[in-house]
Amino acid sequence: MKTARTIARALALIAGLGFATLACAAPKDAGDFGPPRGPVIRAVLTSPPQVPPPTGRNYPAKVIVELEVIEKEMEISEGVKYMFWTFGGTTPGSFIRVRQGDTVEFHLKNHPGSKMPHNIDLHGVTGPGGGAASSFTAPGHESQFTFKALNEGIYVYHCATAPVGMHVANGMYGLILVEPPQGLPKVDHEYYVMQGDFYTTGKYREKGTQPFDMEKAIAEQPTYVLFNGAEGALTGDKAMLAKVGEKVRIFVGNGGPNLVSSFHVIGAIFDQVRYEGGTNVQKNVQTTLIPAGGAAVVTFTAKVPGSYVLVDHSIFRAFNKGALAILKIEGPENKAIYSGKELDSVYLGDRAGTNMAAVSRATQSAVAGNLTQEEQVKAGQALFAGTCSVCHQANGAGLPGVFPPLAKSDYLAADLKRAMSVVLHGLTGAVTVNGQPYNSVMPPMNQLNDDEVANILTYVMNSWGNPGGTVSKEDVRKVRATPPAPAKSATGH
Ligand code: HEC
Ligand SMILES: [Cu+2]
Repeated sequence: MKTARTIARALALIAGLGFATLACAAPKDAGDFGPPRGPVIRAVLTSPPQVPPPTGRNYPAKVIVELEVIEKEMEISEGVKYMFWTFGGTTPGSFIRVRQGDTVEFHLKNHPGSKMPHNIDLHGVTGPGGGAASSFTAPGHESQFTFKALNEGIYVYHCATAPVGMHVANGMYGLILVEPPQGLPKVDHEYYVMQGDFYTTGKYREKGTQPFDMEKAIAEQPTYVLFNGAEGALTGDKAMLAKVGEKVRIFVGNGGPNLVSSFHVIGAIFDQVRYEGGTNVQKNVQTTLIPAGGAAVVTFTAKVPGSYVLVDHSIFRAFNKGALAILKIEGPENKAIYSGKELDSVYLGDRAGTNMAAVSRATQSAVAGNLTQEEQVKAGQALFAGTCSVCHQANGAGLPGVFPPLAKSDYLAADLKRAMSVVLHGLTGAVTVNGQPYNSVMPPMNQLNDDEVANILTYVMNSWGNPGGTVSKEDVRKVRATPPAPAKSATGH
């Protein structure tokens, strides 16, 4: 019975494939931006350093991608734990492989255990926010949008939810390959390596669970610079492997959030680099520059056995911040080539569309000492959009059980100083707002200056039936200088 069913299924599959091949006898390299053809395909996603197999198609199809956001604690260095925010459970996130012309139906799921909303901006998408505008997803929800992969290349994707830098710094980035119509030339090994910079309150290799440090991130002073999200992710028995004579292709991305990578393999010369992930090929390259939010494809042939070290050639990062990976090449010596020992990396988000004129007008009036409440409200409205609205929603209503309301919030009305503190220092743990319990995390919004916080809260207090009043930047300055008791702070200081 079972065998018969399996055979029947196999036959159906073969028939399907045959049909696809016949129906799609388009010229090989024409690309095809018409409607998708053949059966619907579920994309194979892989964890780093693995790369999904070639699509093997010479026609555009409809491809379904399902990616789940999972927030989870993982080891960033030996004995050092960090709360990563991931696409697919790993940093970098799952590798996605499609073909130029494909119609991609993208599903972004946010695990119910998540504390934060997330979205995705894929650099390979043509459309507002690269998908970010359509994929904002609260914990326990799923979003869907569809795009056509118009341009071939290797593209970074990343979370673009405010504060964007924090989501990226927590590991929310990965790569999507859009294969050219004719596919990529055959190689023996394909690997997925992605650099990122990380900011912990503790020092490099300081043991224990390390919280994210917003101040170090703003100062662009990382504690760790890493390939594939952890020190040792690609060393020892996790090293990448190849044999003498084999061709190796590495898709190298840089998630940032801040640093540019000077990517180099010690003792190897890249035969070819598709720099900036584009179509041009540069040959015979020693070190290739990979911008934050950029990627490249490097290929070379393994010629001499040994352990080859991948580094960011801004070399302190390699030896003092973790930016090292190993490619182990096995096989016979080639003394003619090498004798042996003669001696042994300002996203604007939805603020981009907002008119910020009200903000600068309010700032100028504040300096001149004649700032009106109306000016504060207008400036605060512009700032609220794209900062607070991401979670508390544009109408201040929040999301039931996830983000408390700011509209008619008794918690807010009861204590304005406390509200300033929430914005500046964040809020974690159980709170009750209008009789409803919330137990989540609001990250500190201390990237906002005193002026901005004063204007936002003045706007909030004068909107949606809230009791009114004004907040001055002096009020904010005082509260900024007095952080609450340690347990209340999301940054741990
Ligand atoms: C990333 C999502 C997120 C963003 C962005 C955010 N908040 Fe919150 N906020 C929360 C969460 C979650 C809580 C509840 C925290 C808890 O359960 O301990 C909260 C609580 C609050 C509270 C206290 C509870 C209430 O409803 O009165 C205030 C006030 C507040 N936020 C104001 C703001 C303001 C103003 C901004 C913009 C500067 C902002 N928040 C941005 C998620 C966010
Ligand atoms: Cu995110």
